[in-house]
Amino acid sequence: MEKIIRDNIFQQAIKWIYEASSMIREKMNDPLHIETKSNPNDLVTEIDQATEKFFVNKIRSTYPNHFILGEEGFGDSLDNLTGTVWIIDPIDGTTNFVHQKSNFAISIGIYYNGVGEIGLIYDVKRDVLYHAKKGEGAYKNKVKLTPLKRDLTLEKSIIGMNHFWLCHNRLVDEKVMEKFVRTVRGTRSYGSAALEFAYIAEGILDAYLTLNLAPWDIAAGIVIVNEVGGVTTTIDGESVHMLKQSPILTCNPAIQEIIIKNYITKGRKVT
Ligand code: 2AM
Ligand code: CA
Ligand code: CA
Ligand code: CA
Repeated sequence: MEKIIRDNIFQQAIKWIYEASSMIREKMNDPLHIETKSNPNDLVTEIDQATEKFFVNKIRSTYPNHFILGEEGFGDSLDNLTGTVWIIDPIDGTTNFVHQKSNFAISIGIYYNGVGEIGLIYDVKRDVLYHAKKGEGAYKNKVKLTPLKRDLTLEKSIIGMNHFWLCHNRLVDEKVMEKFVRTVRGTRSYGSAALEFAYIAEGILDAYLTLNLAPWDIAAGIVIVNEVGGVTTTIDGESVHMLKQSPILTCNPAIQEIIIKNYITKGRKVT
């Protein structure tokens, strides 16, 4: 993507993120209309939907030839990533949004012919924007993030993962994962995939493993993590398919191989 075009899209996207976040802040303390999607704990509110609609309307009127992939379904249904595609999660961490009014983010990844060009993750409550353009580094607000340290060991790592890895699950033997959590320094679960990617980029979390994520959960995060030398694959170490859901590992490259080889592969169930 041409630099001048990318810079224009980047500036525009940031302006819309700030506009959307003021609307979210204005409405978030009113009574929320909450519905469930795939299961009783899979929530969506009218603010998730209104925020996605806001971005879709702005993008369609400003860039009519761009495509949109959004969690709440107001974008396009795409079977390929040709052209410029905005991959949008209007509120990532809806459960946190509903229950805590914090620890949620707007996540926007902008891809050109399948390549991640721009990543934007905005922590609405803390007013922190993680952003990156491919090849130009990653930033937390105005501060440039430093490359991830290469001398990290698993024993000194903090891992983002939730309890489902230690419950009986369809992917990996929980006994192997028990060994894993006993080996690492600590685990954390923040409940927003986008923010967990941002924390990997910031170097305050060293790996994030998740059982099933969709493109809008990871599109922005992949671009940001990549700019500090982090790596994102499926949990089997394969490249991520940007139009499918998959179990994901994003991490400091120093611990990628040991996680995949010594834990995931050993415990992997045939699916
Ligand atoms: P969401 O809040 O945008 O739905 C926490 O569970 C993380 O997993 C969040 O980033 C959440 O994104 C994502 N997630 C993906 N699929 C989910 C589902 N079916 N139910 C709840 N969270 C889901
Ligand atoms: Ca959701
Ligand atoms: Ca999400
Ligand atoms: Ca969402």
